[in-house]
Amino acid sequence: MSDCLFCGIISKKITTKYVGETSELIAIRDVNPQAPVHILIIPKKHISTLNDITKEDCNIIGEVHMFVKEIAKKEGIAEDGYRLVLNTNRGAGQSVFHIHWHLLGGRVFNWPPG
Ligand code: DGP
Repeated sequence: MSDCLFCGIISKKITTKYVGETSELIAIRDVNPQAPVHILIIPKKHISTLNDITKEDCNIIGEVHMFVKEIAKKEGIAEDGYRLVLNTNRGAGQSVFHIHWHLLGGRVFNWPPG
């Protein structure tokens, strides 16, 4: 999608700090980190929100979790713990309308979230 920030990052028209990549996903450092480790996992396919996924996207969703597990280990947060967040629509804090997961770690998190 031409006016989508994350599509611009995926196509490398916009530079950022890359963490890793698979055939379906990229992982980048969040520009405004909320924890010592704050990584965004982004499908290369443009899907606006979780409300827009279809059955054919189920494979991508599964791959996100496999990728997160791998990155958490590499970042050294797998044992202490980490949080995976998917904000859907403005009421939940979504500001970029290309689906993405926040992988947060390196500190203690409270529950319930704010
Ligand atoms: P959300 O609010 O859930 O839609 O998360 C969007 C995140 O994207 C937010 O934590 C900040 C991050 N972000 C916004 N613009 C950029 C950017 O240009 N580069 C990077 N690396 N992250 C960005």
